[in-house]
Amino acid sequence: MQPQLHQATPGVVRFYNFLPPGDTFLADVLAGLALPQKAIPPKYFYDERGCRLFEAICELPEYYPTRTEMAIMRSHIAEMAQFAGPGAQLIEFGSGAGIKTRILIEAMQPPLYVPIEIARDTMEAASLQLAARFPWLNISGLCADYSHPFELPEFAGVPIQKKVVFFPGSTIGNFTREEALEFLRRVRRLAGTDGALLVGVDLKKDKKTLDAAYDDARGVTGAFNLNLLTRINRELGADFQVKRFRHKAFYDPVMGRIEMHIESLYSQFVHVAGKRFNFAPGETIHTEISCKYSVAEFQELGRKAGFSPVHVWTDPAQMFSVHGMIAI
Ligand code: AVI
Repeated sequence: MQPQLHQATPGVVRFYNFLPPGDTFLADVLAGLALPQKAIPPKYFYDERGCRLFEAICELPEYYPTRTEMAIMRSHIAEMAQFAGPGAQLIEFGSGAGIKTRILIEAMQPPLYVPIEIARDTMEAASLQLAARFPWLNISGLCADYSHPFELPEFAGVPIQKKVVFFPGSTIGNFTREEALEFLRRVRRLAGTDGALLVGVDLKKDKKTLDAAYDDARGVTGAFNLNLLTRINRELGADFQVKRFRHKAFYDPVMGRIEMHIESLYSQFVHVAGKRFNFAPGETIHTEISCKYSVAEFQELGRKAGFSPVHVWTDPAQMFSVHGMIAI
């Protein structure tokens, strides 16, 4: 299929909707609750309150990834911009009004910035903040679910040397390893022959640190996880009694990943869109995984997807990594 051609104009912000029509939330919840291990995809965490709670998580003393990645970027931003090169179209998965995106844009000065994000309001607000900060920047935001394949449009009107994909925050960890490989292969196709990738990846470490990062003392991560039930009640007319469930998160060192669940405290049943779902005490809804990688493991994944690892930047305590890879 020919990619669509969209006009891009310096200093202008445009948004495009690439979401399929129809209500996938209801279908995904009904299908997920009917599984033997109940499961709901983590992309549904991010309603307005979910986004706010995630921001609060990023500030928690136990949740080291955000501040560590930020420190790595601050220390190596000149090298990162040099790696990205001049005149590159910057494509970001996830919505970036954060400092990471700002310092990368400042250092790289890309002629075109393309954020890709499922939550339209978040993306629009983030893009407008960036537009105010960088009035010369051309922003073409895509509202899309990047956990599924979609065709990136071509943009006319801005000369581009190459494409650089930025995927910070270790969001790649929220895919299984097979999904991550599949995703990186799509990124490789999208970036093209001269393309490059800058990706933030959380590193494997001791269980105590990881357990605390996903089950913090103040219960913010718990509120973030349980907010999914509140959202289902509000948007899908369900009758979850949120107090009858609890947050459960733990690091599985064999799988090398965090698992997050919502656990039923009692024997109970719940209705969603007229359908009844039974819960045994201790039964869980699996809501998220967060895979952790060694540097070598992630580089191998990149190679399998058609990238050549060129740089890896880490912090002195080896908590987090930012990889620079080029398409081969
Ligand atoms: C968005 N993502 C990278 C976060 C993570 O660390 O996996 C989501 C999160 N879930 C609980 N805390 C943070």
